[in-house]
Amino acid sequence: MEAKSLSPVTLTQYIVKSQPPHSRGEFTLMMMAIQTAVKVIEKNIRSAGMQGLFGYLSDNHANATGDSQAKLDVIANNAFKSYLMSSTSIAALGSEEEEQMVIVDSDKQGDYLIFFDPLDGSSNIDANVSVGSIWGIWRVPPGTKITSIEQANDFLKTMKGVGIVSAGYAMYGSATNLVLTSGHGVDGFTLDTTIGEFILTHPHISIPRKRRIYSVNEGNYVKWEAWFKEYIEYVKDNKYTARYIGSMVADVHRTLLYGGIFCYPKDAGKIEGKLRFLYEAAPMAMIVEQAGGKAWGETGRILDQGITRLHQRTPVYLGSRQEVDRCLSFKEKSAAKSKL
Ligand code: AHM
Ligand code: MG
Repeated sequence: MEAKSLSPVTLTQYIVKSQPPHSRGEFTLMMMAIQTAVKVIEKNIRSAGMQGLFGYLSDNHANATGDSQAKLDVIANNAFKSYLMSSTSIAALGSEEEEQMVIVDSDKQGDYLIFFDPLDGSSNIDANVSVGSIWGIWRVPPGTKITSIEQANDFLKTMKGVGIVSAGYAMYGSATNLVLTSGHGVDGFTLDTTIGEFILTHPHISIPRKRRIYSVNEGNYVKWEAWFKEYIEYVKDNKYTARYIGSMVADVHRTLLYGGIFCYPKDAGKIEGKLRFLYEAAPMAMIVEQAGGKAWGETGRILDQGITRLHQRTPVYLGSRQEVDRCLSFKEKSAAKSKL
């Protein structure tokens, strides 16, 4: 058998090579901090059973958006926070686990703003179902310092989804994957645990155009709008396959690789939808678009939305372009009918 020639590209090499000459290295430092945080989280998840790290905090503590906080949520948040705060690459950060933005000491501030969900899908963790971390990165104008929470909140309101410069996620599954975009396509890496390095294993990810897979929490059916119920009836009549993990990273990762559609619509109980704009919907929208797919919110492209607050939510319909268009056509038909 002929030996396969392997020239593994590490994530570190990939990031350093992707930077323009004479860049100040801030983006590289930020990505190194993220990479280290992801490795710390992966190590804690893999050993959680032995270390007694499953379960929720004993005092029934809730995070900034009202969800119960798992022990691993706190570990994951601390890992992201501590490596990023000392990286000299960011001016401030926002996390699902923090009520307000966290501002970096002015002598350590860099030009980036980062928003992350350190451990998305953590309600699945005790059952050993895949969970992940998601992040989205914006810039502050060079030289601008963030000096207060008020200023950070004001700055948020001037930002748009479309200003996102880079996005990524890590998925802690049967292997640990890290998927990244900085606006030039999407590339995926797998952690080689024997050497502790992420290796480029999925270059140039492109969403398959036609795959009849739909992914949504159908337990919410009775609360959905009529047009969305009609779309779901359509997919059933047309023999689509249902796949829903209930962990956005895992559901989006499958959608990127196998195609189809992932939805979290608004419903009678969640009038803005469930998923958070800055650290769930917008980063995944950038990744999906960069992989050739489509990502829509309530009234248009997710990335065209403006930002009003840190923990803002949005409905999400993303995946293969053709399937997202089909889904939205049910909404358009229903709007046209109601105008008659
Ligand atoms: P979390 O940030 O509290 O973990 O919630 C987000 C998760 C997503 O990963 C997933 O897509 C969704 O919530 C599942 O929600 P549901 O249980 O309502 O289907
Ligand atoms: Mg989340």
